[in-house]
Amino acid sequence: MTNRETPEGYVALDATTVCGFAEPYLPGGVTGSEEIGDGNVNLVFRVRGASRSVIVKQALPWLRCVGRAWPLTLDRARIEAAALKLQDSLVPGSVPALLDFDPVRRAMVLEDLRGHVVLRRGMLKQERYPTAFGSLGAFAARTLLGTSFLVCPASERRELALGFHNPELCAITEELVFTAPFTSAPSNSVRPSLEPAAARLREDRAVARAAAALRHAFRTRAEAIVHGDLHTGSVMVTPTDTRVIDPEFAFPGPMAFDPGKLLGNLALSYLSHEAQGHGAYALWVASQAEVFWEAFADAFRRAWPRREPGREGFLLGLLQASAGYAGACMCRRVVGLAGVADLRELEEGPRLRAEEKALVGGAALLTARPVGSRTDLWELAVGTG
Ligand code: SR1
Ligand code: MG
Repeated sequence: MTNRETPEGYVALDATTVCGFAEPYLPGGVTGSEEIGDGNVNLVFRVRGASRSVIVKQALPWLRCVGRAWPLTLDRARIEAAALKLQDSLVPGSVPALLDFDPVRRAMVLEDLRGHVVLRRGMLKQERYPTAFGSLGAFAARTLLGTSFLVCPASERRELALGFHNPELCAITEELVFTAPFTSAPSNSVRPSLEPAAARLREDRAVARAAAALRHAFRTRAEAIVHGDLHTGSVMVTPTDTRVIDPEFAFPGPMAFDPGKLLGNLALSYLSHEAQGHGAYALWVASQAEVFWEAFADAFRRAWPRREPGREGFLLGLLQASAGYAGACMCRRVVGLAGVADLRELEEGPRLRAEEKALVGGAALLTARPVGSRTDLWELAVGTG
């Protein structure tokens, strides 16, 4: 069976049929269900029982936010389940518990993180999460280093490379992050007021060259098993707990992609709050970029093999590569398919100010000389240099 074929017995669940599917995990019977997914890719249900609830997440044979016009491999559900297991083994308790995976329905049964909220949603409301970004830095460092050639034995890496072969989801990233935003792709979405800034981005040859080089690195640098979509919408939090979700984009890729994506999304949050006049909250967001990178560097240093030389140079190289990925991620969320609520939910005036600055910051990160520190990266991203 190729990755594109639907397995015999596969049917898309709905709010009724998911109850029967989830019954074995809800002792005492099912009391109700609802579809709660607001992501771009899959179906997500909450199924309630007498004493607890579970989440059922199912892959559809197409991309949820586009529909049947964009067919997509169901194999992503297997990859997501495998990634959750791998991440939990490397950083216990950092992801929702995987209770089961049904390979026919391509559906996972997951712990329901009822008291948690999606980090992006909380940040839109100016909520502060004192432990989130430290945990995310440690999560990124330990999952990346733990699956890299520096720590992971060659035989295991071969297995990981085979198990996380994820060409279709990588193709989405190649198109939506590294290609479309820098061309006039039909999938882009640009309001007339933003068109002059979007045109400047499209016409910038240095930006186009930098994005193409990153796309090449993304395709070819199989350094570690990356999460592949580590933005603030892929994290659920309480003030004291952080869980990373949605690793269906996981694949053997460049280590800097994860920290780059997270830092780019933090910069978008900063620009959004700055444009709305939320100065104090914007400063908190800026401080969390620092917390994230310091926690990343700290966990990275601890996990680095003792006898291996070159640790600090490697870390600096990761920061420099992260800057480029952050820049591409900023641009794609402004002009591409699948924008972020941080920008799309603003009124026109602040939205335009934030989006124009995001394109300038994204282009600066893509084209600047290698950054020398995390402060350099942040100043380029948000224009405070
Ligand atoms: C079309 S899928 C759009 C985006 O959703 C996910 O969060 C990934 O970032 C993907 O690029
Ligand atoms: Mg997602």
